[in-house]
Amino acid sequence: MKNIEQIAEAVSRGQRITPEEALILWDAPLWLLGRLATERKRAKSGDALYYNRNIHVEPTNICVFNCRFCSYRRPADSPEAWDYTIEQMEDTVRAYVGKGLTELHIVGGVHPKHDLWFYTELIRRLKAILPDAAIKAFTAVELAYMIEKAGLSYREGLEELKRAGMEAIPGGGAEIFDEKLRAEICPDKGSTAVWLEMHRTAHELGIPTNATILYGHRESREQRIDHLRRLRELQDATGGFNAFIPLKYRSRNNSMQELGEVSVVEDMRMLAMSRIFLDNFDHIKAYWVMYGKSVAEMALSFGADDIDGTIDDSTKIYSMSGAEEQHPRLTIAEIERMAAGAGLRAVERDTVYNEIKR
Ligand code: V47
Ligand code: SF4
Repeated sequence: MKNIEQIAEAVSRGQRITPEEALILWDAPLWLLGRLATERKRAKSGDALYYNRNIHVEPTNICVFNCRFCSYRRPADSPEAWDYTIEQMEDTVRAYVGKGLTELHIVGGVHPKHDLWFYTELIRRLKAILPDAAIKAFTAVELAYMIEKAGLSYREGLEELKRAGMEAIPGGGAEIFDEKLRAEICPDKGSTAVWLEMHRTAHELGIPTNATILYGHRESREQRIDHLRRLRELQDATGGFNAFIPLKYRSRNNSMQELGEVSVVEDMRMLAMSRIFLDNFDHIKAYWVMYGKSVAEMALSFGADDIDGTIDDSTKIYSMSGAEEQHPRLTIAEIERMAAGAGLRAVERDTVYNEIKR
């Protein structure tokens, strides 16, 4: 079995590491992980720090599931529940005409009544208002529910959504792939097999997707590495993933809050190990809304090459779970400052990472 130095040397040479080696490397000094992850990041994307001009549309926080880590879901009769009509979402999006948005990220609760046809209609109508913005929509869990409700196969359902204008799929709903732990923290939600199958099918149809992990709750390092291994295998088979996004469990206002949160040092280890292990993913995203701006800045020295987008106070998932940014909004000047601080160059991108020059 190799030791930390030998594994680090293999990583520096650009070699792939095994899950067993990842477990050993996880304990390396933080400076070494930062160096190795930065080498890998530079080999993938040079000095670029990617961002986009985006907003989130969150149709509802009513949900048929009840994940234990969720701070966002509300029962339908709660005064804090929302369930927007398509007209209301059109009004929200209309306010952004002429503002240069390149992406609408649409994700919400799994509403018991909204079916595939509600969402294809929503996509068509939002796309008509902002034809230049790509629609990146629905976690695999939402997709499985709406497609099954329509009595279609995943392939048929995804084809309908693609025809309506869905161009990419975000990475949410992956949580933790370990079946036993998943059953404990989100018992009734779509399974690991469903998540992987939905993304595989999307890739076969030419729809790019992202991937996530929810970490920092009750999972072990072995379970994190096993999650990364399953993603690396799927990426080897399809090549359809754009970015991997480690999502830190935020503990406020949910039924696992007694767990608290992991340290920022552990966040940096998670990012660096993701960058090192997922050698076939082009991008690692430090989602600044979830980390807060300062931690996202630090992430740029631990392998992240993307911080997501300008957001403009359009998402509630993380403010409701205790993240620092209660009204998340990032300006281009702030992004440029963050990039410069890490010796990087801020690069505006579209949803599939083409550089946008204005
Ligand atoms: O799947 C829910 C997570 C995800 C909590 O693909 C929580 O570009 C932490 O996937 N603490 C949705 N996380 C968000 C998501 C996402 C976000 C930004 C960009 C992209 C992308 C994807 O949020 C859920 C779940 O894993 N989540 N509650 C919580 N308390
Ligand atoms: Fe529903 Fe998503 Fe919250 Fe789970 S995380 S309860 S699927 S809104």
